[in-house]
Amino acid sequence: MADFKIIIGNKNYSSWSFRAWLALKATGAEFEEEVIPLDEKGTRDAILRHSPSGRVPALEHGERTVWDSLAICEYLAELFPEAGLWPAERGARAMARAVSAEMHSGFATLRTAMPFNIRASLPGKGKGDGVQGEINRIAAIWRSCREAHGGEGPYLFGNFTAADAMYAPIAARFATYKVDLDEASAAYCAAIAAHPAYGEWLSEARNEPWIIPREEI
Ligand SMILES: N[C@@H](CCC(=O)N[C@@H](CS)C(=O)NCC(=O)O)C(=O)O
Repeated sequence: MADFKIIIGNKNYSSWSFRAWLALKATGAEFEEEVIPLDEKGTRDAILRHSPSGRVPALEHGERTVWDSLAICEYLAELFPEAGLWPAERGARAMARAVSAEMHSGFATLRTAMPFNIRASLPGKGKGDGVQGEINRIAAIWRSCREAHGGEGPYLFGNFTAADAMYAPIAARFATYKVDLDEASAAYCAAIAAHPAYGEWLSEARNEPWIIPREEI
C-alpha cells in the first residue's frame, strides 16, 4: 500500500486538486488517489470524510491529513527536499513562494469568468470586466520569474517547482479559452503542456463521465 493518498475532485473541473496532484507527482512518491465527483448529492459528506475544510484536495499520509493545495505543496517540499519543489536559492525561493501565494489568494475574477474545464474549447469566451488585467498580471509574473530565475530550464524557476504546479491550471485555462499571450508566456504554456504529468491529468480528465452544468459556460 502506498504511503500517500490524495483526495481530489473531478480532473476536468478541479483546478486546486490539479495543483496538489502535480506537486505530489513531482516528488516521485507512489500514491493512491480517490476522485470525489463534485456537485453531487453526496459530495459534501464524501469530502468531509477526508477533509475537515469540506474542500479538496486533501493529502493523507498515515494518520495525518493535510488539506489545501498550498499547504500540501509545503508539506511535500519538507518531506522531499530532493524534489526541489522550492528553488534552492533563497531569493528565487522567496519569489516562488510569493507568486504561489498570489495565485492561491488571487485571480478570482479570471477564475470565475473562465471556469476550469479541460474538455471544453471556448476560444474568446470568459472575457468579463477585469479579466484582461488579471491575465496581464499573470503573464508579467511568468516573464519576471523566467527572466530572473528561468536559467536553462523551461519552467518559472528553471526546474519544475511548486510555483509551476500552482500556475499549470492557468495554462490549461488559457488553452481552453485560447487566450492571446506574449511570446515568453506562450512558450511557458507550451513547456507546461509538454510536462508528462500534466498530459496524464488532461487525458484522464477528458475520459471522465461527469458533467457539472454550472461549470459549463
Ligand atoms: N484554498 C483551497 C481551495 C479548494 C477548493 O476550493 N476546492 C474546491 C474544488 S476545486 C472544492 O473542494 N469544492 C467543494 C465542492 O465543490 O463541494 C485549496 O487551495 O486547496
